[in-house]
Amino acid sequence: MTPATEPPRSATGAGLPADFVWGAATAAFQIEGAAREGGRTDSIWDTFCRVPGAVRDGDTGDVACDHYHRWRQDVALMADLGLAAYRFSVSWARVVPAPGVVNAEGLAFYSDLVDGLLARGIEPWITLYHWDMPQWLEDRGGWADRGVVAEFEAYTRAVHAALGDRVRHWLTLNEPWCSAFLGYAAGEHAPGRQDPQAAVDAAHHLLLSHAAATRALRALDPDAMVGITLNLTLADPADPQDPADVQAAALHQALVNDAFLHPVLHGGYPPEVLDAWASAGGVPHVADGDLAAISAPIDVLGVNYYHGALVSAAEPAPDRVLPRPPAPPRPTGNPMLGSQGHVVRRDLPRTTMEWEVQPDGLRRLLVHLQAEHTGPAGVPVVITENGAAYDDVVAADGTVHDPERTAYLLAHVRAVQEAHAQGADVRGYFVWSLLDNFEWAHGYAQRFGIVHVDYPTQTRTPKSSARAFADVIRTGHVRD
Ligand code: NCW
Repeated sequence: MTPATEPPRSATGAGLPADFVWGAATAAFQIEGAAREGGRTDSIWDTFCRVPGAVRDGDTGDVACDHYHRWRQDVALMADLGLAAYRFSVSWARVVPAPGVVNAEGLAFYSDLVDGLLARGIEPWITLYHWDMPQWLEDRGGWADRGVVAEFEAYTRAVHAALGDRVRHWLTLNEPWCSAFLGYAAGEHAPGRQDPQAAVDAAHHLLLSHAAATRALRALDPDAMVGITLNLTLADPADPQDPADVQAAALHQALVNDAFLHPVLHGGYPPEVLDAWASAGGVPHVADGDLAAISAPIDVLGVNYYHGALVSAAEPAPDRVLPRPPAPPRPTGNPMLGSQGHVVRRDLPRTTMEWEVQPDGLRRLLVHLQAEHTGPAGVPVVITENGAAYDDVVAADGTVHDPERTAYLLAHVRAVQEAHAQGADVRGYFVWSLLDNFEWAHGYAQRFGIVHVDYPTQTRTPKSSARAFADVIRTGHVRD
């Protein structure tokens, strides 16, 4: 996990340590394809893609980037970029296609991938859950049913039995906020439910599953580095002088960040989060011992940062309403998401996801985490995802020039450097994503890759941002 020598300090003194981990990230459902090969069965996303109108253009994960068949080429691309680490997720439905069944063929795919990475000197970082629960388990209640915890532990043990001799870095969950609230409250992600009680139970069971997997991994390998990845944001009040806006922004941030940071790092749900959940219709079922289990020490906190949020208490004026990118409309009036205030437009550039570009939010977030959460808990941070979707154009000569994505990535790496110089214990940065891929409800219309994928031919073309990122990796920093 360690390249090269100490990079030269930039003029602002924002050099990163020599063992800073540079990587790229993907997720199984978004790239693998081969949905009905190798013994895999449906995940909730396969099912959701078949719901008319759920995913833009009726796109599916059936083929995606065909990474299941093309992984060797993809590992070669990673090596060309100089990646020190690759974060990928394991498909639960490939490994446990039916109750109590462990699929050796599914595990063999990941075992070969791990061997291929290590042969190129690339450290595998595994995410155990990146949103693709087996459909058979959803049929039993999914994340909303406490029985999921034992299933997740059994799945973790199966993955570790196959890969644990070579894999040291484990992330239990990716963005559990999205699994719980987009999946079970908003209904805009699989499994498409809109049930506030199910959503808060899902959140709690996700955290209990994280705890069970962490405990199991530690027992199996005392040297394992175990953590969880959260989607974190930084919310600013639309009017800092308006107490209602200040309160709305604080609650927004608490519902996204603290609802997960507090149980994991400090042993309890914040009262304002429980109150907001209750008034939106859900109170999690917490049993004795749950919170102690959830707050067992972790070795790393994975942070996915894409954008900040400007939040107002009142309904914004029409010109300040944030547009949604073309995708199925978000179901309206969901009390659970409504309780997060109104995210309003501010004068910042936006990506094609309509996400505002606010690199300084990443610096502020990292400094805030260090002061309030990870520093006191003694937990280092790794940026497990950061990146941007833009409409890329393939030029006549076949190249893809993406200056906006390049500027986005360099500005955010610079923000990481600054946060590090200000005392944040940040140890790595993974770009999202290695490849253009299936962007959930947006289908293939949103491109996050630093490598362009032409889906009809499956041709991979590194974009100019890939070259810029390779330079960052090679030099260990971004110039001022
Ligand atoms: S949609 C989303 N993403 C993108 C996805 O491709 C990846 O799999 C995810 O890990 C890019 O990175 C993540 N995240 C949803 C974030 C929504 C946060 C909304 C919070 C405010 C209410």
